[in-house]
Amino acid sequence: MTQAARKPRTSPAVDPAEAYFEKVRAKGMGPLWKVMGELMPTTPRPLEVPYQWKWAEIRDLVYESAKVVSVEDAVRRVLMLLNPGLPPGQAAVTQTLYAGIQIILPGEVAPAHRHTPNALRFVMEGEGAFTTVEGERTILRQGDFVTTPNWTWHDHGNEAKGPVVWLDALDIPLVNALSAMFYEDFPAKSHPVQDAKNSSQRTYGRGLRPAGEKRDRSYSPILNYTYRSALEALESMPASAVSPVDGRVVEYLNPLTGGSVLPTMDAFLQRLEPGGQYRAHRHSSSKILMGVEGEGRLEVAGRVFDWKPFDVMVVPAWASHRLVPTGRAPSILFSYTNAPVLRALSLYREEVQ
Ligand code: GTQ
Repeated sequence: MTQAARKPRTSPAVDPAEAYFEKVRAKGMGPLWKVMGELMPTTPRPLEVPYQWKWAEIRDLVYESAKVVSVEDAVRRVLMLLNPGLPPGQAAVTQTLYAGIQIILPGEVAPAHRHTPNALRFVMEGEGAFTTVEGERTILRQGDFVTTPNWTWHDHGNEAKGPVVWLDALDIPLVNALSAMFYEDFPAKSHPVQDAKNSSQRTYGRGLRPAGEKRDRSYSPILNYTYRSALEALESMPASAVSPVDGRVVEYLNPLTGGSVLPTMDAFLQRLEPGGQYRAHRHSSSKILMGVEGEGRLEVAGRVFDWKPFDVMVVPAWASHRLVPTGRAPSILFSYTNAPVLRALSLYREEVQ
């Protein structure tokens, strides 16, 4: 098209309000009335979307990472699970939660450090690696659950024969949103081991503690919540405690507070029975689910994910979801959420459908 053939340009009608908005913007202000509906939608509109990572794909890539980078260079050799609904470059699985898959090879040490984000871990594959927290060391087996609370020194190592892989869950995006990130490296690779192995489990794991103890830390004194003990708790749960939504579900507990295992994240192990019917629900917390045993289906906001052990799934905030067991044997799922933060701020809501 030649210049001459073009329609003559007409000057656009100048909206007098536009000139006003321009003037306001230039002074670092903005008209609320233009954005009110977006700012305050009637129900949450999280950026994260329902999603699933298949263990078969995670596994290959995580094992490959061990050839790409040494643990000395990586500090933590982790593949992050990045939610495609979030802006690129955000290290997050939901707007407030982080998830990653960490691999540690025999002979390696992921050096000691501490940070303000809280972390929890669930062992997916292998056994015999250790985590040391504030001088107590625990040996990890498949299905074990450990935490490294806010500002505790921790390092991981592997003195066993094979690789060990686990899920890392942290509240990094929340801590960053609050500009509350602090981080420090320990002066040595490993924190000196002061306690006997698993001393906290033996001291506090029976609902008892040394009488008169003056404990100056409020985080859970239990370092390793073993898979075996969580399975036993599921097994011995009374019928009256079975949830119509989640079946048999136990929460990892901080016995000092009677509340969630970490101040910002709660975590659960659950068992669904073959052929069981479970109700849909939604909550203002966002939730990460990981299959551990058996198989099933997760229906979430119109999406359907069939899962097998160690597949990881995202339930966005306020997304309606339902669990459907599909196998012949009971299925076991691990999950964690940001509900403790919402509850502390009077923002938690739940609806059973
Ligand atoms: O093991 O300390 O996935 O600091 C991300 C940050 C793991 C850890 C992660 C961490 C760690």
